[in-house]
Amino acid sequence: MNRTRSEQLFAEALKYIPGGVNSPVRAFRAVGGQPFFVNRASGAKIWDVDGNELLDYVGTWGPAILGHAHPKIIAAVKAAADHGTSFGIPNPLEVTMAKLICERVPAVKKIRMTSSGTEACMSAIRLARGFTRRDKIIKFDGCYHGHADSLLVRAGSGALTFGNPDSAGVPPAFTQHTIVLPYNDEDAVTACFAANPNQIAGIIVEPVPGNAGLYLPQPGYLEFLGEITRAHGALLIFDEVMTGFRLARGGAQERFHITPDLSTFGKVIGGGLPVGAFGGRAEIMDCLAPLGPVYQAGTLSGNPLAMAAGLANLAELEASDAYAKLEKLGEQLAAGMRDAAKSAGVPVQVNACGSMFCTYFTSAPVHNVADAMKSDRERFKKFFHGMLDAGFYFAPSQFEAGFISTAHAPADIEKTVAAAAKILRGL
Ligand code: KE4
Repeated sequence: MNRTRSEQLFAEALKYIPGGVNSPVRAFRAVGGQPFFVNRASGAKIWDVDGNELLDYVGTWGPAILGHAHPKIIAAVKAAADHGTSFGIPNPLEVTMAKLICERVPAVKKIRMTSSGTEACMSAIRLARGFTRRDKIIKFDGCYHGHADSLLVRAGSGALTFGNPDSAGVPPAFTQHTIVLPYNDEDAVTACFAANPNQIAGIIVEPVPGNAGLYLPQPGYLEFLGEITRAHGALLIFDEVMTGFRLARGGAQERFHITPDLSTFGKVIGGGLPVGAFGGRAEIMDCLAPLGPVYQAGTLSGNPLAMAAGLANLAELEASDAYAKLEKLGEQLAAGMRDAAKSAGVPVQVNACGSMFCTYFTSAPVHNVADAMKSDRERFKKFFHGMLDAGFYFAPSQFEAGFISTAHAPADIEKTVAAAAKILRGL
């Protein structure tokens, strides 16, 4: 596949942008080779700057749930842009968006917009600490909630481990109140609350972790997290930046029938424009400035273009049979990949939930990040590049989720599975 222009652009980018990218995962460091550059996308397809057409299973990491450049989103953004791009003054679309989310997600009685998922998660944690007047936060290894200092931690040895910074530039003092536990392990959470009485402000969790590939909550696990936080006066924060409005009309909390105290959102609610949001119980949200003592702010929070794009995305999801279609496409891809791997005799675990999926190259089931780490990354690399050369763009890391959109057709899935079968046979 000719990628001359991408190579020229990457060489140029390296002169001015660290690693040549504005977000590390785009750099292909986990799969080798160089990233390609895209300047056009439509529906389920992207075209790189050399004109190569690819079927896209990343969907800009989630926002493109209707596919790229959906006519209704483009029209909404153009119409909004004609009236200005930012006011720094309340605009009507912010009210429409807030009302819509509160109507769609019963656990959210009030909501605050931000410009990224990182901001949303960082703010939700500050709010949980301010509301409970407690400092400690539990997160789970393998779960990613953006790059705020206190969240860039992973478990050290042992279960009741205080996090050690996972990035240079984060002083240990900034992560000393972050406890990292294994996901899907109820005993670890029970022991942690016992060891830290009245000190834990809350648990933040991806209800379906999609940042170490994809794995699912064990039956009863999310219910357990709700029960134990309530029992100890802590808050349950669902990070639905990736799952929100994707895994169901009301997100993972609707799919799994859980009522978290706070929820964070992003991606889909911005329709591809910069957005994040956090919301939940009114008495908690009312602790936020200007009403309460927890400060949080953002120049572009509730930006009219992002609101217009997000509202168009959410309206179209509501108006169409999107969720039924996404479920069927997700099932078709997962079943096809499993059959292809079995026929090729390659040990693969295909984890899927609705339109999110991950293909791990391992024979053992994957229920947490420790299981995911057993995946054969060399095989994944070969699979990734084989699929890319065949015209299918999967997430450029074993530890990322894939995303299907309503713009994907059953025939696209069939072609994808056929290509995968051929490549798997050669692994
Ligand atoms: P952003 O700050 O990237 O908008 O959102 C952070 C975030 C928070 N919570 C969850 C569950 C997320 O998945 C994310 C961001 N997801 C990654 C994909 N693994 C974004 C891709 C990137 O970092 O370039």
